[in-house]
Amino acid sequence: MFKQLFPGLLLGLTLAMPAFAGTAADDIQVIDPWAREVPPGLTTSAGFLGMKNTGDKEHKLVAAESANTGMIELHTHINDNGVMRMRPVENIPVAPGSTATLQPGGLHLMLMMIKKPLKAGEKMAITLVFEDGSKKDIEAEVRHFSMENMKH
Ligand SMILES: [Cu+2]
Repeated sequence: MFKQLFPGLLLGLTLAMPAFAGTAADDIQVIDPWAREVPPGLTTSAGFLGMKNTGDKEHKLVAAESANTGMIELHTHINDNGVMRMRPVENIPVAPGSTATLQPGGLHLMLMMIKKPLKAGEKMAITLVFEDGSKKDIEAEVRHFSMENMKH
């Protein structure tokens, strides 16, 4: 009885596969999202995370939004004659099977016009927006950060 049922079941699953093709939000696995603590009065900070693409095609982070910011830009750092400067980027691509890492000194989410001060230990809700319009809600842990932390 199994022998008769099984081929039909497998065929059914195979045909159904395209309907389950993952969106970018399904394929991207977010690793350790966090945001830098800023003292009251400062309204600009940065958010960091890893994005692992578990799918089989390239995905791109194209935007991010949060109720606690007026605006979030995607930024990178460039070395301009020995001076590190931030520059907006249009998107952050993640090749299939690889991980894009947003970290201090490199790619980051530029959190602008922050409405409520970011205190270490608190969580900040951020929504990531991908190239296919799919969105992923994440909770970035607010952490105290100084260059000294970087050495660890
Ligand atoms: Cu920046």
